[in-house]
Amino acid sequence: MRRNHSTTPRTPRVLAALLLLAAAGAFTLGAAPAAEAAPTPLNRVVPAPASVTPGGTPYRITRATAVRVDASAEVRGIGAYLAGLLRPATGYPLPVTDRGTGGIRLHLASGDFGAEGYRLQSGARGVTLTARTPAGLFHGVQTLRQLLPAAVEKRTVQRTTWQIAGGTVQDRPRYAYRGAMLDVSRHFFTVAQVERYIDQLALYKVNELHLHLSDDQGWRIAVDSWPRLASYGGSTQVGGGRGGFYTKDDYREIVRYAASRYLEVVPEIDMPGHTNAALASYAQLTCDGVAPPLYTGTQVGFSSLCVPKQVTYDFVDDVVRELAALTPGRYLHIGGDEAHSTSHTDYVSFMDRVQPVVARYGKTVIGWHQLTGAHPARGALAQYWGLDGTNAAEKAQVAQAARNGTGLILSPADRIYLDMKYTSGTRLGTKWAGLVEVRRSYDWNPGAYLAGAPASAIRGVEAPLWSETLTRSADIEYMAFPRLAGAAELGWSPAATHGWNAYRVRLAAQGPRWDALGIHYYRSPQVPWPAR
Ligand code: NGO
Repeated sequence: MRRNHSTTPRTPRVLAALLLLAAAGAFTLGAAPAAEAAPTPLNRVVPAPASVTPGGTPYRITRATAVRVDASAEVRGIGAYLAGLLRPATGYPLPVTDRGTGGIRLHLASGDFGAEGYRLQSGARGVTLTARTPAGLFHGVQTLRQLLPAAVEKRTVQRTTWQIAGGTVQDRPRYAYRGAMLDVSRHFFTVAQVERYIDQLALYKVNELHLHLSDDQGWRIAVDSWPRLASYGGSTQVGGGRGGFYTKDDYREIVRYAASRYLEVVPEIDMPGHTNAALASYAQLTCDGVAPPLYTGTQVGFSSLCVPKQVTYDFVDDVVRELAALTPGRYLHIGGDEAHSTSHTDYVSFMDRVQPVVARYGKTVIGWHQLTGAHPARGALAQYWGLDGTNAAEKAQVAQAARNGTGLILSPADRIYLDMKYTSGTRLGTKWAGLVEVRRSYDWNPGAYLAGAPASAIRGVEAPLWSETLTRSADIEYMAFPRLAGAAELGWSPAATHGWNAYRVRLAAQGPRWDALGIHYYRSPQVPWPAR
């Protein structure tokens, strides 16, 4: 008791002294080494920029740096987004202003930038991003972000220096369509989960978000004229969970958020197969007038809308009209895959009737590549999801359609289906298209992929993520990262920059960034990740 009494008062003093020492140490450590750290080389970015000219003094972001924008609401919005990204970790005020000189400047100008390109110039006095369009500036911001230390992604103040290497990046995409698909039908994902993924896609300059809104297991979008689609058809999911659906306001919010990240939403209603959730909701859509039960398994190819019935086209018209009205984007995806319960004749006549409906409501048709077995409408795009080295006849049919003017989006399943397992040990995903490690996913050329298809037919690349086995954001991330970054690079970067050995180094540099962002990713042994 006495002993305690005598020692107690001394303890806080000792502790305080120790804390002071520690704080001093931290201060010295924090100030010194980072100042010496070399800035990230201008080409250590994913997707690889089209051209990089390094040289000159780096720009250093300080407490005095301002984000200087053109006097335009949209450019100011991008400036605010950038400042919002940088403020937490730098702890700097980073005011967004249309006055002054130096600092980080976002500027629209005419020039040879294309619809999404930009130029980044960095030197002692500042960094200037120039583009013809806001989208170009936004993509430039993602490059700027990757040129800063990964710690910039943390949400608390980090003690380091924030330098951007000197020189010029001149960049523009190889393809206009750079997509990612999320299957919200097999398992439902909330608006917040979708928005989290949108932020991750934006970092890699992906500009199309394809939402797979309906399938056998769930209908996920409210349709006023057919309310049971969502209320009943959306009430479950794979494994029998509660499912869910987006109200029209939810969907508008996703569209708005995507647009703020320069992504266009491509909604998909899969037809005439993959429609059990709709058939279960409305018996009149079936040929025998008997509604099947809701389905929570993972088989495919067993359901079909009733092609000869008029009510089918009333239904399609209503759904397409309401969805088109909600969607500012150019496209409406009508599925068309795995219609194994629809005869070929019915499939062709269904597609002949449905494609004009999409056009009538002002949208361009996208369909899975089976659409090329029918009569793709003028201007329609077909999304190829086959494999290397299989089904030559089907490939020839797709190539023929491409020669006849059908544009192609490439999503080869054994390359960029993000739901394929990486190795036999991957807990999530499936392997019907094979095991797809990071290198296999990256190492192919979209421009030369489909023999007989003219290069001009290739409109872009999309990485689909099917959700039979995925229930959480962490699951989405583990399957998407790192492969999504590779798919994004195939869509953006010129073929001349392609090369696994350089790519894996650039990819490895993303690891600490994903750690800082809390992205749960697969640490593939093929990639030289820095130690954690
Ligand atoms: C296929 C099938 C989907 C599956 C997916 C799983 C297409 C276009 N249809 O891709 O229903 O979910 O594989 O990888």
